[in-house]
Amino acid sequence: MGYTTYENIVTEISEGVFTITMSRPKALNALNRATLEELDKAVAEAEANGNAKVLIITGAGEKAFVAGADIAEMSGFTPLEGREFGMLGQRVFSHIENSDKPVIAAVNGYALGGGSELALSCDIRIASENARFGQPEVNLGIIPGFGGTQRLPRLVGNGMANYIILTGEMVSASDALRIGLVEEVVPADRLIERAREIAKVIMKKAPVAVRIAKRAINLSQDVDLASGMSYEAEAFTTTFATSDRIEGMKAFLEKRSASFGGK
Ligand code: DAK
Repeated sequence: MGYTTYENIVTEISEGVFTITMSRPKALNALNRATLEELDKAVAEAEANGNAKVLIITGAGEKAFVAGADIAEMSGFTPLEGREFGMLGQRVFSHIENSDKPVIAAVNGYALGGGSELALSCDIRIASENARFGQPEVNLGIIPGFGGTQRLPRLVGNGMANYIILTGEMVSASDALRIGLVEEVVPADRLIERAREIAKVIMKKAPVAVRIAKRAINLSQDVDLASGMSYEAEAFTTTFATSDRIEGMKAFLEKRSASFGGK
């Protein structure tokens, strides 16, 4: 399967890991409409590629993951165009969040506004020591528009989300780790390697179980505990119907590593 060519994104697959690199160097990888549409296509490309087991999203260069929505483009929007832009970003980020494949954000520098929101839509966030997070929209007279007011409080709590969104201040990588905004911080030159290591650990696990676990965890953010528990019970039952469940338990009892077929 050949690669699609993009203008502001580079895609690559190796050893089951599909990497999407946001690449608009002249604007610190900021998201304009065209880039968001390309990102949507790149995620669909990864989903359709049977060899791609885990996705990594990162930014080109050493300075920025994504420095937000493209302010130059946004500045000319009418309110209705702004709404369409917000809906586009929300749709693309929900596409990432709801993807059947696990997505790791490898945050290699500024992750501001829409860039922070992009990282929030991923399943796991690894950051380089020089990464900086922030929701600076209030400096521009707007609010986060790609899910930040919803996903950030779910991840770090209302108090910290208010602190970040109302002050617009940047959060260092070590503070991001402390508040649970990222799962791990590593030196910049280890970032992609570490993200790939995590991807490879996940790839060795039972694929159906991984897929269903991601879905159940995402659902937990949206429903009451009883409904979530009920979903978990049904989802757990589904995993019991897989050959991978038989293989996983048999392998444990035979003291060997499991070989999962994803069925
Ligand atoms: N958009 C467009 N260009 C950007 C950009 C951005 N977000 N960020 C950086 N650039 C460009 C700069 O203009 C500069 O271009 P030239 O002047 O060289 O042509 C180039 O990238 C390099 O940036 P700097 O020269 O500024 O680099 P510095 O190292 O001095 O500063 C910085 C790095 C990341 C601190 C700084 O660039 C910065 O503050 N950037 C803007 C960060 C920001 O405010 N991001 C936007 C957040 S707002 C909504 C929909 C969407 C959103 C909200 C609502 N609805 C429809 C409701 C989302 C909003 C956001 O994301």
